[in-house]
Amino acid sequence: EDGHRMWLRYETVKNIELLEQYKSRFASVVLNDNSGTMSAIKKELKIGLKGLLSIAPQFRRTIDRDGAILISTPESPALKTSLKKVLIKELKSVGNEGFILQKRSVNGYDTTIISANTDIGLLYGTFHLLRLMQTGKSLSRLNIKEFPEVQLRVANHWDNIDRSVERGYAGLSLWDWKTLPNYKDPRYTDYARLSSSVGINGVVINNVNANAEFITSRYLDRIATLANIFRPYGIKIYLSINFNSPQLLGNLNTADPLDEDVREWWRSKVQEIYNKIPDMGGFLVKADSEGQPGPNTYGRTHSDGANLLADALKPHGGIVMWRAFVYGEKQEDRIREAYDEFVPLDGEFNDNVILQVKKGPLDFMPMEPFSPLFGAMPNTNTMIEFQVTQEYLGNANHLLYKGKMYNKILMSDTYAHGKGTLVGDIISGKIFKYNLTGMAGVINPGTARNWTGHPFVQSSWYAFGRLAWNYQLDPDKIAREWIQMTFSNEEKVVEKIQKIMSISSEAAVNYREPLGLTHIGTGSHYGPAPWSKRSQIFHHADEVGIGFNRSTSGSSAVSQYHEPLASEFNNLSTIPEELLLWFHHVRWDYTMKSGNSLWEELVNHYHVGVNQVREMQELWDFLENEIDTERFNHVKSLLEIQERDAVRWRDACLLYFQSFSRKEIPKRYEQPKHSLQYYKSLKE
Ligand code: BDP
Repeated sequence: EDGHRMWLRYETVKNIELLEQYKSRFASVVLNDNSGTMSAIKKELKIGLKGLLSIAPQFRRTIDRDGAILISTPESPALKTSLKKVLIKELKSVGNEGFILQKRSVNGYDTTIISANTDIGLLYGTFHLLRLMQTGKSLSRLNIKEFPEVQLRVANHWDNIDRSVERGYAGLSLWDWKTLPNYKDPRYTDYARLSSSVGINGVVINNVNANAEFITSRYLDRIATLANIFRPYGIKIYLSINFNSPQLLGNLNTADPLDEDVREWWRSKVQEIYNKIPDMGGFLVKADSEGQPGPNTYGRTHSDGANLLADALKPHGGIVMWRAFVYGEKQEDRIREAYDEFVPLDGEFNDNVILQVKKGPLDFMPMEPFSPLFGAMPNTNTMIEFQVTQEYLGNANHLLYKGKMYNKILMSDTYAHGKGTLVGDIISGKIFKYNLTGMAGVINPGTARNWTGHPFVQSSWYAFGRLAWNYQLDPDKIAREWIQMTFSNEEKVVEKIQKIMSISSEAAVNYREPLGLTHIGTGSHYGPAPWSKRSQIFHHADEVGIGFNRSTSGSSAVSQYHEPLASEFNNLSTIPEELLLWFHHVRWDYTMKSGNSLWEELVNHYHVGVNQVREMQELWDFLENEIDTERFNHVKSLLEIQERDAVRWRDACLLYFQSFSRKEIPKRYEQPKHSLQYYKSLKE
């Protein structure tokens, strides 16, 4: 048991009553195996039922007994006209990817129906039914209608040609360019199954810091092979492109988006790509950001750059996901920049462009407010980008469930159209009628046996997929599902792990960057380094206090938010304390809501964070004989590392900030284990 099967573990149902019920529901399976997707459904049912129920599904052409499962679009010859009509009507509201799951009498037989407008919808319905059994739900009264809230549910891989993975931490890239296209590693199919099971329908296979080689014929043939494997699972391939490709590959002396030769170069390159991958999804572009080339070099705007590619992709149905992750030396407060650059361009982007905006205005920090671009671009399709991989959160060493963090952002009120305009409502196109909507997640699977390094990174991947399908899902319920599918259905196990996951995100912020502190890590983003030049730019600690003044008396980043949020953030008495130091430079002796001074409160948060990790360790220890030894030991060891690191963050930060506050760490708290000098000497 090494975590390789992830959430598609399909362990035998232990509850005898449920086992009998499920078996009786699966007396036969009626489907028409006439497409790659229908074959994928068959294959998944074989794997799933063998695991869950120890049976081989009986595939039939017609319904001739009670307990049949009918998996079919309304066109099926197995259906009578009257039922066809009913299904067509019910499926009107589920679109191309949704499905219904119902119990009905068909030809007088008691039947479970999965129906959808497309085969992909049927596949999603099948995964849903399997999930119900994996999580011990009764199938006796089914009446479910599901459809995704956003169109593009895209995994972003930061994978390089040499198979290194930027911020990956889980081995080499999954894509083995040296053996493709000949060898089709079974992992490619498993990857597609896992993705599709949570509704992910796109994959950007290469790093946003893009090597232009990926769009040369050498790689395109290999990528086409991956596309063929993913297609039956409803997953499209997207490519990160290098904006300078016309120069790098085409020998042009410019990549100016308005130059006719450049435009022609992209048209023919895109044609070449579509000749090999007829349903390629489109491009993801990181331009004029962290050294990546872009339209600014030629005095052109982001919209000029995006539209150049959008024009070339349009005839093929492709889209451009243009990232808004830009910052530079232009202004002192880098978090302002994306908003300042993109808002004036609202309405300038073609309709097959979607702006891909990181969840927060800075990066993937443990705690940030939502990016003010959500709610500020009424005329530009806008999607959100989350990070699953734990770049700033302990890499693959720390246990963290990010579902609650994603939920917090998605449920944030932007007030763009008055109270109750949630970030989730905006990115699902409910507010501004976007014609493209989406959610991206930077994931890290690699050649590690368990795909993600730390087994719990899987849970954030799972949550990303589920929330991309429906941003309103409760993150605790998602966690529960994941535990049941990945570890066990035993209530005491579920309860303990759920508690751990629930504490984990709070702990991660507390022992690292509480009260709105941010970017105080080392260059590798793993350990603490509040003394570094870069960190100082973000925490502004001095003898008076700590925090970045982004109020109207400072950089005024608060004014990028809609009222009444701007005023709420601007005012010390109304700002949520978890964002206090993000927006304000606050005196060390400032009185917090608890009655503590800011210094005491900071000390307390750091200590609470460490204690929460210790609590996670204790909870985990309860599981010793309840789950498999391999994963128990693995996570136990990793929690030891996490405890060590949490102490390091706490002590390093407090000792360093203490050199400004000149206040004691009250005696009731555990005192630092080492000197500040010692912590400074730790480089990683
Ligand atoms: C930063 C990462 C860097 C990425 C960049 C991005 O440190 O590796 O290339 O984000 O998202 O957080 O483009």
